[in-house]
Amino acid sequence: MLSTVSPNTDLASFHDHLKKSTRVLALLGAGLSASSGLPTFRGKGGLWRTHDAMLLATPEAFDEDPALVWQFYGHRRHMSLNAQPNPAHYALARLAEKMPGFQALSQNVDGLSPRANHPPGQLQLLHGSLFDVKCVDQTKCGYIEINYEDPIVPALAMPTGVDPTTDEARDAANNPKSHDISDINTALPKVEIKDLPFCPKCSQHLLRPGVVWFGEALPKKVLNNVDAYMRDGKIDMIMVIGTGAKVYPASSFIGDARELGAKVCVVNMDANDRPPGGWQEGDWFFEGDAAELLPKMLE
Ligand code: BV8
Repeated sequence: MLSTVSPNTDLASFHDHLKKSTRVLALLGAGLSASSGLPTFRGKGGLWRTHDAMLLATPEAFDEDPALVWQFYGHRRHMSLNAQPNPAHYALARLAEKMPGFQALSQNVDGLSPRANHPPGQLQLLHGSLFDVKCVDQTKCGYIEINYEDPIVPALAMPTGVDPTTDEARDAANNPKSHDISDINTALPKVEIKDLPFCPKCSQHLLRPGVVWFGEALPKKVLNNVDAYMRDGKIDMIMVIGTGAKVYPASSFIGDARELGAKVCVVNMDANDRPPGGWQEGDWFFEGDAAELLPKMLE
């Protein structure tokens, strides 16, 4: 049963509360980077819309077709490196500098918050980063590196300007006869496993993107940091910015913060994206582009 409470949209009351706050969380999602030109996951044109998330963002998918998964991530590395942090990334980084008790919990792997000089001790990358690259064997080998090479290996050079991992591009690659010439231009170039990045330490295994795939646990260190923050006492507010809050356990931090006294403030383009469990008394909702709204909200 959806709650009948409707959220507060009054900016002055939000400013009042923020001024009196010392411990604030922000759960960040793909909508934060939308204005930087990076596609979201579920919104229109979202990444998962044109690609089957479960097909591409799981360890099983990587075992099954590492070349395809690397093409997907190579493309996202390329897009993210060519994107710029937007005013929302900078506004959050400035808030962190002013408020030692502020922590950003980012689901994003695009590297834009770190590039906005968000203080690293106040930014938890819940789902890792496109630019961490690690040996698939993290038990015996354990090799990990930070890598901004684009392309990461020559075989993963992207045909410029197209997203080669859409279904039609993949289909065109597999059945060139059945597609007209324009499709074939966006066809997925076939990549051999031998041309993918291999671990320089053990040289036996492939390297993989250092992101958290579905079915994988979030980084222990990050979870410990979030737990420690939650144990440190009451929380004044959790801001939920540009996220459908559908992915677990990230979405569960909203309820955890509420239990510690936090008010919830949602910033989203879509009025239907409310917090898990619906609106509660004292929640705020600011509808619109995070890149427009956050500089005003956090000034
Ligand atoms: C785990 C990295 C256990 C990879 C990502 C059923 C119920 C509950 C949970 C589950 C379940 N079935 C399976 C699960 C678990 C699963 C899960 O939650 N699945 C979902 C689909 C239900 N979770 C996991 O598997 C997690 N691990 O549970 O492990 C475990 C424990 C111990 C040991 C072993 C295992 C791992 C989840 C992490 C997956 N990895 N990313 C990659 O990026 O490729 S998740 C991926 O989705 C991204 O990180 C992304 O950030 C995240 C969430 O999406 P959003 O950020 O919310 O983006 P979305 O497009 O959905 O929404 C954008 C929003 O922005 C919209 O609301 C839109 O309106 C708004 N917007 C758009 N433009 C703007 C805007 N707002 C403001 N301004 C704008 N301009």
